[in-house]
Amino acid sequence: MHSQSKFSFLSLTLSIYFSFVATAIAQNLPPAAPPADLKIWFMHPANNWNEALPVGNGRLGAMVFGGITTERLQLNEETVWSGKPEDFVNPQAKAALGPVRQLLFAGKYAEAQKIAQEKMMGDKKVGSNYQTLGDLQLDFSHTPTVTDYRRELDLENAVARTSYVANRIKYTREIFSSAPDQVLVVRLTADKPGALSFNIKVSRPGDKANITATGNEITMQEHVNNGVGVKMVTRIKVLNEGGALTATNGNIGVKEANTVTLLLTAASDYWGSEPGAQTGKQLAAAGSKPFTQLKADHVKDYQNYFKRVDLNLGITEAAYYPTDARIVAMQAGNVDPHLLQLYYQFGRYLLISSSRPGGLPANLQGIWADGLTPPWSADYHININIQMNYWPAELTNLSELHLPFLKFLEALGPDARKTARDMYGLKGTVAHFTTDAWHFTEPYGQTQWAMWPMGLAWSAQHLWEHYLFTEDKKYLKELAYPVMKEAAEFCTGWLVENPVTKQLVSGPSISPENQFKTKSGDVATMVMGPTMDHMIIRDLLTNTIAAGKALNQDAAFRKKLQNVLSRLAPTKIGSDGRIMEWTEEFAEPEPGHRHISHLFGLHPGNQITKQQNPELLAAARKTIDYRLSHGGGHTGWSRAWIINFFARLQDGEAAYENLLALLRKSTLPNLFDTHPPFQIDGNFGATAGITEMLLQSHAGEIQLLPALPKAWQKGYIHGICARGGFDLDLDWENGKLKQAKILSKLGNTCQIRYGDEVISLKTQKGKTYTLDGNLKPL
Ligand code: FUC
Repeated sequence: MHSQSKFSFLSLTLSIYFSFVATAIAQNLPPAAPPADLKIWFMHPANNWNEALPVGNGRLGAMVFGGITTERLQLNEETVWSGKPEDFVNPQAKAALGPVRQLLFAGKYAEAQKIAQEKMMGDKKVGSNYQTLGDLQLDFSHTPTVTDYRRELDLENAVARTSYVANRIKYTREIFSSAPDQVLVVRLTADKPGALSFNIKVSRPGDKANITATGNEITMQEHVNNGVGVKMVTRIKVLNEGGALTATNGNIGVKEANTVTLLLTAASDYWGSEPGAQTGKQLAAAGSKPFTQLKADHVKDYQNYFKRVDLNLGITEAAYYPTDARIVAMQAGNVDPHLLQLYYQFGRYLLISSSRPGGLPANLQGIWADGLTPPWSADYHININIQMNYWPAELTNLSELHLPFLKFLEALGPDARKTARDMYGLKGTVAHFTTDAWHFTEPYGQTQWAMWPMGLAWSAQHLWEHYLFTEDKKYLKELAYPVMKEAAEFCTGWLVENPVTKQLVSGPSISPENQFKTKSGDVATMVMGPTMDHMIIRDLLTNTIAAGKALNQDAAFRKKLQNVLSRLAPTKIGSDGRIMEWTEEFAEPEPGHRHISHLFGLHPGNQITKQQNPELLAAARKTIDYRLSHGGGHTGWSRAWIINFFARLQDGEAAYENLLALLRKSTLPNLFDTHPPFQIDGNFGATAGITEMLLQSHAGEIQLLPALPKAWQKGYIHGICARGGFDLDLDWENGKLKQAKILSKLGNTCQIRYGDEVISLKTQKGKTYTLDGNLKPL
């Protein structure tokens, strides 16, 4: 009965799919794909950007459309930003701070907000956007009628491929972005000599780019945004085997070639180098390597990251079908564990492809953004989004890829120091809700999201987390601790005593982007003492003390932090049993709000655990249930956060339900997360969440399979990481742990938990320990 209903779901949804690929079906295309492939694939070209497939080497990326007579590659380079560094602290802010605090303590929220809006928000005059690099367009002269069409992104090799048969000739395009050679490679082949005739063209929205073609090279240059932004250069080299090339009007025509390789390099002056020379050098070096070598080097480099983790959740017949059909089928209730596995590995693929050491961090869209003004400028929102991007970095064995974010936090320093001083008269560093490639840290816009000085303090958690997984003391001393210390220093100056409770509170501040109703019925946002701020500050100060201890420095400062911690307002439970979001129990105009900020202590923090405070854990559960029962989880990232919350609550079923909801409601055909629109944080957040369902190590012990749902009866995850320097391989069967292999990278002693079983394991560096399902050594 059960399997029959599964089958009818699948047939129903496939029939929906088949109706929109009717043309392909009419041509007798086989739907079959090898079932265990980690491929996102389609039987039709992308109809829009959300169906195109992303490739990237950390900084240079493309969205591949796979068109038949026109191929479009929408290009990105991570430093293509408009705008420039700017100071815009409101000069009246310092004087307004005291009066705003007094008004808030007196419950005069509307008055306080009015002053803060006028006197504390900055006036950001220069717009800044992460922008497209441009488009590469290939126009083919063959017939538009083709058979055997297939377009795929192969996650095992990081190669996008399009193939089809036209006039009995099989055409194939392979596209990848190589990190070792810093070049985007497009390889075109046909199974008949002389069959490749097409035109190559580049363009950029606004038509301001200077585009020239000579010999076998096209160059595109622009000082973006009419000179307010980076200067960028793109170069394309066309390497043909057979046939001939003609360069005219910035285009290159290819006539009757056997095989063509396009090499594309791009750079800007963002990091201080001259992009013309840099791209020229890169192109010359890549051009001297044969295609097979370029590809082999790319695959090797990529797999060095990708192959570290292997997940298996089982497989059903759905795995034979194209990805868009599988999403439709899942929406209709079909069970497809392999799609979850694909989604998981896609999250890791995206981090490997958008965040490499030495570059900028993954922004709201990773590195993939179309147009000149993408949503939210595709910037660095630091009131959840960019942090979420990096939640999977350590857990899924991609620790090095965390570094762009960590270095970025250091780079915020000079502006963050200025903002602390000029806006609040304080020492240390502060950043607000968002920033950009130019590192601004001042607040601007509405107080509802901007009056929140915790962006850097939250981000600093990542500096400490990287240390917990690696115990790299040099890194701690040189990069992490100095940034943490300055952020902590700001917090100690920022907190003030609540005149009634005598506790230290943060304010004026908000609970990110949420609002409340005052007793007089006004809707307000700012308070003294939003819960999230205190959770963040507690986290930061505790971590800074631990870091100072590990480095054996700053004893007096540590004492000061300890003293502040002892006076910090605690997390409170309200009369309805939920964690209080503000100091008072206000009515909520939007009870299903997407930010669930006051659960920071549950995740990504570690202040709410079963071990420490089960009463807060129960209150956290009520808080999520209440949000969800009022329509919560409606943005992709919010849903992804909820998966992590339920994993931490060790409720595998609820975590799984929310994972399914993410796939069903907030996932685009190419598996990108949608807010809507596309925002990459949900991809990363869910990848972290799936890992948290299978392994946790935030509460002083390594807990195996803490939230395994019933749907995953048999499977394994190999290569995920725990704090203290451990790599774990976990295998389970009949819903129970079968075997755990623990590689100790640092030789630490750890406590391992599976259900109620707990053991202590002394380890030696480099050794692997194998335990059975009862945690007995094997
Ligand atoms: C935060 C969220 C929004 C959006 C934006 C980019 O401010 O509240 O939902 O994700 O970032």
